[in-house]
Amino acid sequence: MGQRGAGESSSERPVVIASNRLPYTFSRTERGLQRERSPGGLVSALEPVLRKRGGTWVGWPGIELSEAEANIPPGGSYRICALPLGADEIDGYYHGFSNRTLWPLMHSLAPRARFDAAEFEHYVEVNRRFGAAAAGEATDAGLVWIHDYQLMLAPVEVRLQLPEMPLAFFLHIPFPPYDIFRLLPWDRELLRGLLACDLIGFHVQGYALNFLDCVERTLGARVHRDEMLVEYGDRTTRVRALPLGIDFERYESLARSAPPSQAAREQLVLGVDRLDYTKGIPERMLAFERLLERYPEHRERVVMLQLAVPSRSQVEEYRSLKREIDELVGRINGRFATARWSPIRYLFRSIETERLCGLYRDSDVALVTPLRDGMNLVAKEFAACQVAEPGVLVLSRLAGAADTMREALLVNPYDIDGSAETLHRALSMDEEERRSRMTALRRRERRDDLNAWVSAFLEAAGVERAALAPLTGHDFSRWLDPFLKRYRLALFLDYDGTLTPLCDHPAQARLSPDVRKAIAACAARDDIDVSIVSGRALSDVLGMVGLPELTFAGNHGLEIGGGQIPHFVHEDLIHYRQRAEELGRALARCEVDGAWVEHKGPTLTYHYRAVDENRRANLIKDVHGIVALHGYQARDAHCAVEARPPIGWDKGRAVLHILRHHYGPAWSEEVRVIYVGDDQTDEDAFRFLAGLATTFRVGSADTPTSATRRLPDVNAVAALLVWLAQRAPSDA
Ligand code: ADQ
Repeated sequence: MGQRGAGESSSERPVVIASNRLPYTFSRTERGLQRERSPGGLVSALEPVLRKRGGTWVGWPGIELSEAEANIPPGGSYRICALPLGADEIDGYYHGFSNRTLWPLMHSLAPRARFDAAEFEHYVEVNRRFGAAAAGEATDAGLVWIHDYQLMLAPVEVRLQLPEMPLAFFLHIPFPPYDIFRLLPWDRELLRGLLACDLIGFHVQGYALNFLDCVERTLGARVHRDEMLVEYGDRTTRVRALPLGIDFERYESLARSAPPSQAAREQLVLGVDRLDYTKGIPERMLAFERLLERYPEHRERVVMLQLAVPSRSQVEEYRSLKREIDELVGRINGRFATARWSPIRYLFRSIETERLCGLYRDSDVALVTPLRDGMNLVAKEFAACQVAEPGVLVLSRLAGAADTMREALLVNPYDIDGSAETLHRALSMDEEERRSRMTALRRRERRDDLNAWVSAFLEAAGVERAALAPLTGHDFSRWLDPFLKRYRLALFLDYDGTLTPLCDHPAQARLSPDVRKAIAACAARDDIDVSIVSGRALSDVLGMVGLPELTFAGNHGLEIGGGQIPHFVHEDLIHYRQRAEELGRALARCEVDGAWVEHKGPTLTYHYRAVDENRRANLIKDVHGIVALHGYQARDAHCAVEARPPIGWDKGRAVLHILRHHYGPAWSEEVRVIYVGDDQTDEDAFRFLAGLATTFRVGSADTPTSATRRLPDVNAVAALLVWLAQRAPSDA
């Protein structure tokens, strides 16, 4: 796996970053529009990349901006593309689907998640616009890098517009286990959205493995856990654990310069969080209360300081959490306070970073106990600031940071007694142990800092597009042996795009001798019956395959023949003969610029593969109009529009007809069914057979499918046929 391309490699070309918020916060004051650089560490890490390589940062400015205002360059060598959102979109996409659905669900707090289809629609639309804006900025870019859960569908649009663009994603929050993620009614859509990327980064291995599990079980994608690769249709995605670090040096040096934060009369236990229910603030306070109950010696000797930055206050759950914490602080203080001491101090605001660093430095214990957290940077900042007497980090085992910060004292934040015991241990720990633990923590965080993370991510994104080794018999055995065992197999195969690659003209799509041989070998077995199901006219597809012993369904199943099945023509077709001729004449008017009409008896196909891409949209629209005017149904296929009579018959019905004929009404007890197809018209069969068969969709990962699994290309279909022909016979 080398670097992409020679000469000006993509690792030098511009980068487009997309995140929900821009690296600038905008506000309107009496002095006009004000722009302030966002304080977050991530911004400071990513900006140098943009300054060095050039590019654009795409994001929501947070307030409404005019077009001229939105286009102010940041004064460096990169652009800011501010994407305005309307009030409805902010409600639906941001407060709604992002923060009321995805945020709790991804943190495995499922009962807090609500599922609202209208909010999801906003999410889809805003993501499409983010993707389009990123693609628009990325024509000469070497990488598009999308951030976080608000934009999990944005990769789809980038991929659609720039099929070859290196595309990467980083998720800042956890990826939950399959059993949680599948509660989401749109789980397939989001998984497919992420799989439009070449690289997906997670904080820790556990999230990456959860993701692999989800795409395998939900989408039927092929997953290689050792290589951390996912093959879905014709695309392979690399999945990596890339734990985020902090700007260690900056925190350390601020901690050295910050003035003393308090008179060291009492031991200080510090909590620092956004006010969020995932952070476990009430549980932490209960643990502190339990400590004071069980170990009265800490009374008047320990103070807990909780800092909470206001966050998402439009969402009711955050407002009620604030009330809950206020009450808890009041109750615990009321219970234990003395004339000279109050156990909990609580500040509901943001404080300057230097002051924060002083507090980190002067704290005896940092209590970092989220119920769930993607990483948690507070734990790392605390370690970086331990430049004086070393303190103790008490860390939730449910934070991503716990994966690497092994020398912390780990707690389960739900276990109030256990947390109180651990806090007692932390407050009583001797200096030697504190120093050993903190030295190890600091060494790691200094090495794996923010810059190391950016470099590791860019390196992973710069590696050549991944590819899994071709499918082997072993893969098919794993997928199909348990399904097929001891049953006859009814095998249904589409023709164009499934058995032969798609060609400019249908006449060129000839079956290779090897594939014909493999089909014949399947058909020669006592325990396999093969049917070919095609949109071509029956005689046409029969001629192309040339194995008359098979069963054939032509014209999307309107005509069935061959093999041992009585010839079938749908009875309603009699009413459409003349209309088909009239439609053919009308469509002839659209035979321009290389487009042409294929007459297949009762159905017609308008082919536009040879038409210039930017002329297609108008032609397709005209064709759909003409088809509808003649009382036919138009259906988009690969570079073609299929016109079919509206008689409620499709490939799904045709499959049922064949199954009932061959095996009787109880066919599902007699045989196992496999259907392989690549087209929209095969989706009818996939839907019809859902739960009754194993279905494979061949080709592009970009189209949604109801098939059980995907195969990358015609070669994979050939491998499947060879495997089926050679497997040990069933004893049915
Ligand atoms: P957050 O949920 O925001 O981030 P976290 O990683 O802890 O969580 O970052 C919080 C930041 O806010 C820290 O830098 C902290 O110093 C700062 N902060 C908190 N309270 C403050 C206060 N009162 N005053 C000033 N600053 C304060 C999401 C994920 C995390 C993941 C990060 C980065 O939820 O799991 O670590 O993204 O990927």
